[in-house]
Amino acid sequence: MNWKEVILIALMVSSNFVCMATDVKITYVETVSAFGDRPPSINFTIEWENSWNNDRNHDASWVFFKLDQGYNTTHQFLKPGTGKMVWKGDSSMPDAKVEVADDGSGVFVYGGSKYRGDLLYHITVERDTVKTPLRTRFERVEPAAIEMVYIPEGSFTLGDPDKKALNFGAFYQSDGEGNFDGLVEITSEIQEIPVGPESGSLYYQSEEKIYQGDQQGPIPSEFPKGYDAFYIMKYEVSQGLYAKFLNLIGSTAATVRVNLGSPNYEKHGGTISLKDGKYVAGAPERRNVYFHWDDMMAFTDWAALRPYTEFEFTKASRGPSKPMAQEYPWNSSSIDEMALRIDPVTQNQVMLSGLTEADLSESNRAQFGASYYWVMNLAGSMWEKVITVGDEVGRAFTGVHGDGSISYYGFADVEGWPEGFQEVKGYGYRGGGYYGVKGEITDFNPFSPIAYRTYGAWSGGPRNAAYGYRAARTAPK
Ligand SMILES: [Ca+2]
Ligand SMILES: [Ca+2]
Repeated sequence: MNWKEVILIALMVSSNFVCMATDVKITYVETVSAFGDRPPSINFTIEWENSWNNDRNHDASWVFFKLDQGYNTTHQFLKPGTGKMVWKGDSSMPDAKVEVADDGSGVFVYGGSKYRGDLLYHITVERDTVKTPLRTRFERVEPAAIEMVYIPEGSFTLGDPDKKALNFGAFYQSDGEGNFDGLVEITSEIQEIPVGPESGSLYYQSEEKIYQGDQQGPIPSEFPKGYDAFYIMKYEVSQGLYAKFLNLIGSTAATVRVNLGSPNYEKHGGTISLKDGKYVAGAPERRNVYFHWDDMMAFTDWAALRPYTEFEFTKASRGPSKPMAQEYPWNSSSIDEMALRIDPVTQNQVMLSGLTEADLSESNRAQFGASYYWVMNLAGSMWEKVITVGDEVGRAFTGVHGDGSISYYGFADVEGWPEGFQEVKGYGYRGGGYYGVKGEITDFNPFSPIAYRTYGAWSGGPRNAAYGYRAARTAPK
């Protein structure tokens, strides 16, 4: 059965399939005043399904808070080193690990020992009353949670052993004359990587610099290479999260960031609308469609995350495993087993095989399209927009995190992050994207092999049906 036939079957019986999507929820939140020895705190209850902590890695939820003080909304900073589990849903669940980020912008919560299943925790964290002063009058805390995947420290390999990949801008090691002489292994975070035709340097073919890159270097030691541990979003940004963002950034910024204006928005699964002065997502778990780079950076700064790099994309996709020809993130050269589809009727992501996310295992991850570390949709669904090594703006990226607030006009304001979607450099596209049922199946629709960089340095593109996003955060040491 080929890919198009499978789509047709999905058309006929789509309602029977199980959706794949984020399901993390914060079901209760309260602020607790200082009293005696008790510091001012936030208590919250969080739950999500299909969590794991195994020999390879674990998932987690990134939780952050916005403080609505009536006249504006600010980021609520937390005290590093605080945070603990108060209770858990039942005794089979592991005790939670609660790690406030070094800069206090949010907190990672995850199951602290080997486990597979649903999690439910009540957590308390202390507020940082210096960085976010308490107000005696009106205040309301608004929580947000994002499912993440932990990518552990370790070496990995860039590129594709199949020479065909060279036509798609794949990385390789040069023989001294610009020819293929093997793949490039990344063995440390702090290393400057030479780029060029010289022997042993990283190199790639570039038919057009604007698409595959300028073939220049070096890639500085500060550039996030994927060797050190980091967290990456398990799924692409959801519409519910984007609607929350629009509601909490102020009405001026929201007019700049609102993404529901295209005539094709609903046809391609967009469900955000304005009701009684609030942005509401009809399908909050679904991938957010139609947002461009500046929307993504504003979201990322607001969520105190950061964009991720081409190298980190490769690490998150294949981990330490040996590259194979035309390899997809599910450790296969083929898309035949992939059973995860965007249903052309409902626009939800569904599993055709009847499996649910609870069934995901190392032996069937090719059906789910899950990566080595169980990151979903790294190939397919929305393009992965990543920091490129193909121009000087991308190479200057150092991995600075957003600080939770954006400009009055709705722009990210973090030093070293690329800006603009009019080919002004800094990022590119990896993994391929879904352009709808009638789209021709190509090397980038709906999936690209891991190493393909057809548009790896193209920093263009306004809002589009295939343009979505996910963000990352350097793991606490
Ligand atoms: Ca994707
Ligand atoms: Ca900022």
